This record gives sequence, structure tokens and C-alpha cells, in this order.
Amino acid sequence: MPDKKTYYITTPIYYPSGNMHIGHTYTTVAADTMKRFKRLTGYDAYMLTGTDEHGQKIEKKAAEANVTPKAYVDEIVRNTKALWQLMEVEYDDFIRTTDERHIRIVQQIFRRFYEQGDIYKSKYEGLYCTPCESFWTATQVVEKDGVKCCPDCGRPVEITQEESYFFRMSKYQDWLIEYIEQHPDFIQPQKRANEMLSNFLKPGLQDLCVSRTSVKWGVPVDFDPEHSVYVWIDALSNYITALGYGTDHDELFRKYWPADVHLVGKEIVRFHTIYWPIMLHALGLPLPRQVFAHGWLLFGNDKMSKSKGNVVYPQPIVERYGADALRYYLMREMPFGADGNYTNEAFLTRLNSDLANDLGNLISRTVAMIEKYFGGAVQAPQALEPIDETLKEHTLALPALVEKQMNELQFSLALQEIWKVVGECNKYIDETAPWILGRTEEGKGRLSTVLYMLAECARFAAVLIGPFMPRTPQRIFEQLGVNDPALMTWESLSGFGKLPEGTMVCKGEALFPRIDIKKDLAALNGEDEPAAEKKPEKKPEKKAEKPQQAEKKAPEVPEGCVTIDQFEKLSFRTAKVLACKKVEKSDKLLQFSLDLGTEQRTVLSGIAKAYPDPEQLIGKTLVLFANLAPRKIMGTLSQGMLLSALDEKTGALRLLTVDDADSVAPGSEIG
Ligand code: ME8
Repeated sequence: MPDKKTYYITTPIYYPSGNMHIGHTYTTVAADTMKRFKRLTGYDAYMLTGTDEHGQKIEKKAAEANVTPKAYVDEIVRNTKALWQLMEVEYDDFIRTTDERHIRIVQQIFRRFYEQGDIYKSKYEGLYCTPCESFWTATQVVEKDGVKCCPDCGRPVEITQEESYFFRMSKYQDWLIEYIEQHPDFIQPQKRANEMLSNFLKPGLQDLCVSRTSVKWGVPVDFDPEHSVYVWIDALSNYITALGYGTDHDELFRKYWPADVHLVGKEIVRFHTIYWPIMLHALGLPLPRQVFAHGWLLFGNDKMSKSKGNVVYPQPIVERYGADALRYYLMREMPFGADGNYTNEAFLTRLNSDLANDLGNLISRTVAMIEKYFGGAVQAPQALEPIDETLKEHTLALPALVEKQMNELQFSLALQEIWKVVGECNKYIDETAPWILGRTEEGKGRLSTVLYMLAECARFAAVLIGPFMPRTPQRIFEQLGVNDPALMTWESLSGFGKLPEGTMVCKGEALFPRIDIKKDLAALNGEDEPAAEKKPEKKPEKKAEKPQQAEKKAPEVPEGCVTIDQFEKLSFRTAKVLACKKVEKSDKLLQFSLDLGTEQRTVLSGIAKAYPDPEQLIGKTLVLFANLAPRKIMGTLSQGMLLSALDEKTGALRLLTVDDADSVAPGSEIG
């Protein structure tokens, strides 16, 4: 048998300066989901995560806690591993930059750079941001109230002056520009590649300071031990040291390098797409196939971060609802690449609608009806009717659609595809009305087919959700009575109708019991059950509920005006009309189905009177206020607001459209 194709995926290695929160969980769950998906689809997949333990930030934290840096990080690493276990993350290796196996190779890499002339010794005078472990020049920093601050995180930078080693980044600049331009998939989403080219590479790369004498908590330069290796050189190397690069046991390196994808948050793209490729090229190694920068989980309007303390921890959520529910929410709620707000309310709402209602009901109704009408035994289907053929066709098409989205790391769209079919099944139940079929003997023949269809579709759904929700498939298989492992594989989805006649279903507990959102919100916000772990969550949650209070402190602006910061929080995007119709029983509302490139949205707009022939709008590109909080209108969730112009004198109302719309992709940012 030929060797399986390999797939190597990594997360950033996180700073153990504090316990990991839901933001780190987001990246790690995404990597695990992808790895599980690749395993399911026949790859030899390998996932690496770990911790980035050196540097000034950790040194300071440990000093504040009055312990050694190693003792400080050991504790956090233990908690981090426990969190990944709780989240059902099955990493293949966990690298710590304090591991001997890592330190030795970082020293070897640094020496090689020096010996081949990529690194030289000089004097550094400049500015340093400790939270980001980043060097900046006087022209790059921003001034806030006379204080020089980091352009990335906005916190004050410190002046540093010391003898240092420098990496001749400029030498590789032209090569890297060409590489990025010739490999459009290398940096994703594409707009991050454009940012790197226009903000850093094209203006010209500065040589990078790659050693510190003032930082003792680091990897010593072995030929000049006064110096320690700059944390980012140390940290980035993890992706190859973990595979045994540079040792006699480099089998994993030979097998898995180059990585298929490094998942990173968008704030560390620069390190992964400029310094890291240059380091690899200088070592004569191939580059990773892709660096994918996802967006941030925000708290209110701010990035959640350990150093700001505005974080949500996953533990209390998982304790109440299980890891699968939180994993589903993280992968479903926001398109991978975009920012999104975490709120307990949004989580609970999805839990009820997608998991309890859509998926949970499908399984429980299917199993309950097979028990009621056929004593629990799945019957052989009879001749299929058109409605069955359609459902079968959509279900059979699903694996390929999911795979396509997953290959583009579009977790949310992959789940949307699955839920479309789950929704179709629920609708199929309403349309075929099994409770009526069950009343007569002739009806029962037809009922065999209907229930067979549903059970087989449920089996497809169970296999497909496995990478996202590792525990739920087994619970579904138990209820469906599927215990043959061959019916749980990706390959088993190549044909519809593999579920054997006579399979005995068995009703179990509700997969995701419906919750009372109000009551659960209070519990999650720590307003009952004073469990110790819930405390850290309480503060930020309160803060999020009352963002107005924080805003009061903002600089004064004339009444009726907004600041540029407030404006930047609004997202306007182009949206192409896929469908448009009048909402029944309303003379004002039109319902739009809009294409935003990476997603489809439904938006209701009160402009029906101005457009008596709504179909004329199909194909037009409109302007959508895209991050307006979704709202249910007449039972339909409206996700945004279409902008239109109103002539107050005549009452004429016209939608804003985009000039030469074919030259911009649907979903393009407007601003
Ligand atoms: O940057 N939303 O470590 P770090 C989404 N050690 N993702 C988030 C997030 C949020 N609010 N907060 C954190 C470092 N993350 C370096 C990396 S790699 C060679 C060295 C995730 O502890 C996201 O993946 O600050 C982000 O890039 C990473 O955690 C930053 O973790």
C-alpha cells in the first residue's frame, strides 16, 4: 500500500505568562479540528502546539511572583495541558522552548547563521515593546500623550541600548517579495499578504536585532554566552526543532516538513511571514505551504488578552455544556479570518438553536418514530419519491462540499453546509408528515422509506461533525444503533443506503438539552453557584455588559459626532443579491439573500414599497452595514442593514449600489 499523504499543522506556541483563555483555545481547537478532519479523510496528520517560555515578559512575571522563571512557567504549562485535554485536543507533540531538545538546536541554528555571515555583531539603540517582544524604530512608534508607544499593541515602549547581533534581513527582501507574489496561497487571507508587502517588505526591511544581553532568561548564544537569542528566533524555530531537525533522529522532520499550515492570530503574521521564511531560506529549507491568520475574539471592542486581563476562560463553560458545544460555537460563530465578539449570550443562543433544536431534534425525532412505528427496527426503504431523491442527492454531495471548505480552513462554512442538510431533514419530516403515514397500513410502506432516509442522513451528519465535536458522533451512533466501525468512516459516505435494514435504534438522553437562556446566563456570569473557577470570568463579563461606562472616559467629541475609533468598529461590506422576495404578511419588508464572498446572509429591509418588483434587484451589488447586531424580524433573523438614500421631501427611497461592481469581490470592505 502506498504511504499515506502527510499533513502537518501547528498552533503558535503561547507565552505562559498567564493561563490560556478562550482566544488560545480558539486557535488550538481549530488546529485540532483540522487535524482530525485530515485523519478522517485518510491523511497521516500531525499537530504541534506548545509554549514560548523565554524572554523579558516571563522574566518580569516570575520576578513579580517571587519564583524562578522555570517554576512560574511549569505551573502554567500544567494548566495549559489540562485545558487542551478538557477541550478534547489531541496534539501529537507539545514543545516547550525550555526543552533541552529545542535549546540545543536553536544554538546550532544561531551559530550557523553567524558562520555563514547572515548575522553580525553591532550596537543596538532603539525601542522595545516587552508585551510583544518587538523592536521598533523611532519612526515606527506612535506617540500618545507624549509617550512613545508600540504601534501594534499601543503600550509604552522602553529605550534599550546594548551590544547585539543583527540578522541581515535586507539581504533576503527581494527574494521574499518575489516568493510571496509567486505563491498566492502562502499568506492567507490574501489581505494579510498585501499588508506585509506594502507595510514592511516594499518600504525596505531593517536588519533585525537577534540577541539581548540584558535578558538572562533565554537561550544563550553558545559562542558568546553574554548574549541570549532573541525570543522570536528562539520561538519560531520550534516548528522544526520539535520534529528533530538538526539531530540524528530527524525522521519526523523528513516526513512532515514543510508544514502544510501554521495557524496564527493576525497580530503575529509579520513574524511568521517575514522573519520565519527568511530564517528557513537561510537554512536552505523549504517554506511552510501556508500561514493562515485568523481574526481575534474580542471582548466588547477589545482583543482579549492575558496582559489586559479582559478574558473569558473556557473551563466554566465546558463544565456546564461539554467541550463539544464550545468547540462547535468557536468554529461556527465567526468566519475564520474575521474578528468576532465572544458573549455568553451568543453561545447559549447557538447552543439552543443549532445543537438542541436542529441537530438534537433530528436525532430524537428520528429515533422516537422508528421506535414508535417499527418497534425500533430500521426498515428497508421502498421506491424513492422525488422529495427523497433530492434529500439523498444533497446528503451525498455533502462530503465533497465540506472537504472543499475545510481545505480553505473555512470551518464555519463547512458547518453551515452540514447544517443545511440537517435543516433540510427537519423540513422533510414536516413535509412527509410521518405521523399521518403511521395511521394506515399503506402509509406504513412509505413511512419505512421516510424513516430510513432520516436515519441514513443522521449517520452522515454524525460522521461529518466528528472533527468538530469529537464526542457527539458516538452518542448519535449509539442512538441509531450503529456499531460497525465501517459505517463511521469517511469512505462509508461514498454511497447512500449503507445503514443495514434491521438496525435497532435505541432512544437515549437528549444530545443537547434545551436551556433557559436567562437562567443560564446568570449562572455563567457567576450570579449563582460561587464556584472558585467562575470568579475570573465575572469581572470581564460585567464589563462587556456595560460598555457605555468605559466609553464615558473617552476623549470628548462634539455632540452628534463619532470618533475615528468608533467609526472603525463599524463594518460596511459589499453584498451581492442572490435572491430577493417580499416577506409574506408584510407590505414593507423585503427579504434578501446576500453573497458576502465567505458567507451568505439573510437581511430584511423595509423597502418593499419602493421596489414593487424585488427580483429586479437580483445580481446587484449593495452596501451592507455588516456588523449590526443580528435581530429577529417576523420570525426571521436579519443579519445586517442595507443602506439606502431617502429623499425626505418626496419619500423616495433608493438602495445604494456599487459602481463597476464586477471589479470588486462580494464581501469587500468599504471604508
Ligand atoms: O504571540 N483571539 O503568544 P501569545 C484569537 N509566543 N486568538 C487569540 C486571542 C484572541 N483574543 N488571544 C490569543 C505569542 N490568541 C507568541 C507566539 S509562535 C512561534 C510564538 C491566540 O500567548 C492566537 O493564535 O500571545 C494568537 O496569535 C496567539 O494566541 C498569541 O499567543
